[in-house]
Amino acid sequence: MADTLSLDEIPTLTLLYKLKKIVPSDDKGQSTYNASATLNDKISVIRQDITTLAIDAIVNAANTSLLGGGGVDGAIHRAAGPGLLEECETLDGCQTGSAKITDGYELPSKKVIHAVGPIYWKEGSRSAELLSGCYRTSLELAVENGCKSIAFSALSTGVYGYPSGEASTVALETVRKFLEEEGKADKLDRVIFCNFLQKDEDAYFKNIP
Ligand code: AR6
Repeated sequence: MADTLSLDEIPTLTLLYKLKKIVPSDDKGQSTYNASATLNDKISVIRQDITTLAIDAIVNAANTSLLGGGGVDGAIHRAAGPGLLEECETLDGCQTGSAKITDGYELPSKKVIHAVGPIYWKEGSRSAELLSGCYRTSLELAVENGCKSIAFSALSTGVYGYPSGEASTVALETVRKFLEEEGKADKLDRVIFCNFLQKDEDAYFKNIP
């Protein structure tokens, strides 16, 4: 198995700004929010194989069957081993825009949250609402299950065709809104946007307030 990465090894936005690895941008991309120092301590943007993260929960980009597939879904099932599929088989699938939680089995992550993002060209104008639903439900499941660290793969931005920039705006705004609700920020230590491709990481850094 590839080397694992623990929470301590994943830099927050605050640290990246301090080390000047990223600089506050004049061009705020598509963001409608201002930066928040408190939230910058809780957010990370990385480019990494999500199956290597030794944290509380990772979010899989699944399909409605929840029975595995290609992309990040395939990578997660391969790394977790057959126990994951066995548990998924008991879940009776999942609706687009929602998510379900399982154990992590042989993964270094304790839990896997399986979110079903929209197929961009199929859902059209409903895509943003459905993608936002995936992020929100995943955060709720994390909190309900005592997971204090959660890493999202870039849901729907692979074979489901969601453009990276638009998807990162929905993800960032949904997470921000959730963390600003009363008591929610205390329940989560870290929310990690875990990208695989440079284009997706670039989209996050462009759209982060
Ligand atoms: N770690 C992190 N991110 C990854 C990894 C990895 N190991 N591998 C790929 N990605 P996709 P979707 C990124 O296609 O668009 C599956 O067959 C990838 O670069 O995996 O939501 C499911 O079963 C991209 O940015 O998911 C569904 O049928 C992101 O993960 C369908 O694909 C999501 O790409 C879901 O499509």
